[in-house]
Amino acid sequence: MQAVSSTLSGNIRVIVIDNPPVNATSQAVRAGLMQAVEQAAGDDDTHAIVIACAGATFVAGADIKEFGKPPLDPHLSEVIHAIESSAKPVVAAIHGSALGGGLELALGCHYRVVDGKARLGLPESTLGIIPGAGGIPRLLRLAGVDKALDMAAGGKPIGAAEALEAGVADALTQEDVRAAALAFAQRLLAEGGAARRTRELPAPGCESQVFEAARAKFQASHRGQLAPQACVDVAERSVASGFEDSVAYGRERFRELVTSPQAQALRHAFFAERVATKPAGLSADEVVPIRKAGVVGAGTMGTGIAMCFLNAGIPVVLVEQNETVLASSVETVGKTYRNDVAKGRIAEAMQRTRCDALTPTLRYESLHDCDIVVEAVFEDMGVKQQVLASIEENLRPDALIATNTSFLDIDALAAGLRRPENVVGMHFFSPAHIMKLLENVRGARSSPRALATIQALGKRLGKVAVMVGVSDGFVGNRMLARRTRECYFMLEEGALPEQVDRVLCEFGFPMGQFQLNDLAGLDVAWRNRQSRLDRLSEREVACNILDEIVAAGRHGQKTGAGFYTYDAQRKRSVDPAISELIVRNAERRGIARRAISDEEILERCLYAMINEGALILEEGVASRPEDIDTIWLNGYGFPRFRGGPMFHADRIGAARICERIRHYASQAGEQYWTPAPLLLAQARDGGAFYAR
Ligand code: 3H9
Repeated sequence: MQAVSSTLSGNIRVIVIDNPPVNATSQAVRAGLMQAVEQAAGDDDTHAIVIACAGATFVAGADIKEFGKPPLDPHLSEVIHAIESSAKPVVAAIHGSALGGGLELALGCHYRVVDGKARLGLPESTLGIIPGAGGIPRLLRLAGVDKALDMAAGGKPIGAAEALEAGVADALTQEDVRAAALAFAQRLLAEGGAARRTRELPAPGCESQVFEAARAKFQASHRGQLAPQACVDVAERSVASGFEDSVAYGRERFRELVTSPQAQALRHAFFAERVATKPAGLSADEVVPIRKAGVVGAGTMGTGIAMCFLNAGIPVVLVEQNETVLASSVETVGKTYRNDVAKGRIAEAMQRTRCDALTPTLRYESLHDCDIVVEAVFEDMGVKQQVLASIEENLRPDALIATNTSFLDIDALAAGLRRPENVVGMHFFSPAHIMKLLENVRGARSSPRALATIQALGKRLGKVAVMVGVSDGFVGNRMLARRTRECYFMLEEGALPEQVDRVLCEFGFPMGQFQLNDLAGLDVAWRNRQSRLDRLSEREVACNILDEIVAAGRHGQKTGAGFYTYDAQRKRSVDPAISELIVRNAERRGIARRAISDEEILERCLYAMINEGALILEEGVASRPEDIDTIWLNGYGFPRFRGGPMFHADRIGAARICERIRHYASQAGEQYWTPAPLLLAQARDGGAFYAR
């Protein structure tokens, strides 16, 4: 199969890129395009050119797999320059996604016809790089500096209608885009239209304050990241100097960034997510269709889960035993969709469709025709077992049952049921209709049919679904529990919440441990602690700062006070009363507080997690390090530009991590710090979680 082919349709040459899966501009595509354009230039029968793509999408970017390897000629910017230089008009026919190098290629064409569902964007900064083939200087000539910066530095793609309005597209079609582009080219020829080169358009004038403001804006929204700032630099240069100079400058900055640690980590994150969402050994043939879903329990989680299904166009039967709770859940669903309409996120008709697809009921019998039922009731083994039995009793024998537990053993939950092979875990994260992460849990007896179906369902719900094994807290919460324990120990030893949180935020987390606790509710954390007191060590039981804060009626953000105090706008401030409480707590318990360095805080937070991650891998609870990284990137705010905890661990090196774990063991005891055998083996053999 040729990556690029070209045929004549009347007097228009149609060049087609065919490089599955996403028509990335690999070397074969670049060389093929160069040749096809040269051929078209020398061919008297060709009066205009259409560049289109086979398959599901236009060009979705440069081939990311080629990054970091020696560059192969021709460079994409040379190909684009040749296309733009064509004396014959060139029209891009865009369907699917025109992203990164794909949009740069389209911007080098003289005209762009877009399918109504197409998306256009310069997402390079999400990969730690910048558009390297003239994307920014061309885009700002068509759409202005603000739009170009939003798309490049912000990494946000736009839809077809917005592209048309912004002047990035010249025509929009709901019909076949290639046919529409051909018709566009014919009309152009008939009207005597000629080549129109974006590079020849004047750059918009722009004050330097605009770029300063943009730098500050992207500094705040993309804290610690280099690429968005580099996009602003290129935009400023594009306005200040000539086109060729700004393209050359962009290429230089691209080259500098592409090998940077941030770009490597972001590329890792991109591919890790694609590995993690495809668990080994599951067959697409086993997937059963989900036409209708049930949700049992209409609290916050149940309501959110119901909306996940409704958003994906799957009707929901929502069962709840308490009439008031049920009514309030229905009200929340209605309010959420009304708000979506008000914000222009969905049309009014869609709001009605979604609300009509919800059947609230007090009766389990209504679940009889559901293909899957997710239980989201109180986190208690006895309660959940009872509920699962009631669900099974009312369900078709082939229907699946999922439990949305955060830490209960799903094998124990399934044990009393008649068909444990139909039982799986689906661990949603709150708010369920917003959070991307879904931990799908395989029980010891879950059937391949059930597992394949929930993985496919996760994708349909728009989630990043990762398959994990049964374990206390599965993957994410189990690792978080280790970090949390260290954070509380550090409070009694000498740190304060604001110091711990600052260190975690400086590392790149969107919020620190205690800010997170305040957001989730300290009463929730306290109840969780009470339910597992019998499993805690003596030191953990004695470390009762949380108990004292909750006893003071401080339940976190929702009560205006927790580790911090919050005003009516939920703006946080440090509360001296909490510092005093922590210091007094230590005094009473005879602990001599000491200054704890930022470095120690970061090490203890990270190494506690990494060590647990290594145990999780050894036990097979996660199958691959990519699974752990994907969970932490999508559910816990691990900074994407650091690749995830296991990728970051490789950066530090197992030898160093083991050495520091031993150091902390010498202070706190091996009960809290014992290097995982996998880390020890890596330290001994020079190994790593990822092949180098
Ligand atoms: C760039 O363009 C730099 C330029 O400025 C040039 C400078 C000189 N390369 O996501 P999916 C693979 S940077 C290689 O599951 P979807 C992906 O790994 C690039 N491979 O599908 C997967 O493989 P597998 C800027 C790529 O339908 C398969 O394709 N562009 C690339 O859910 C399917 O992917 C971007 O950042 C690539 N560029 O979503 C766009 N893209 O099956 C990145 C995908 O083996 N791509 N693959 O796991 C996307 O956002 C999504 O893939 C897309 C499709 C929306 C296109």
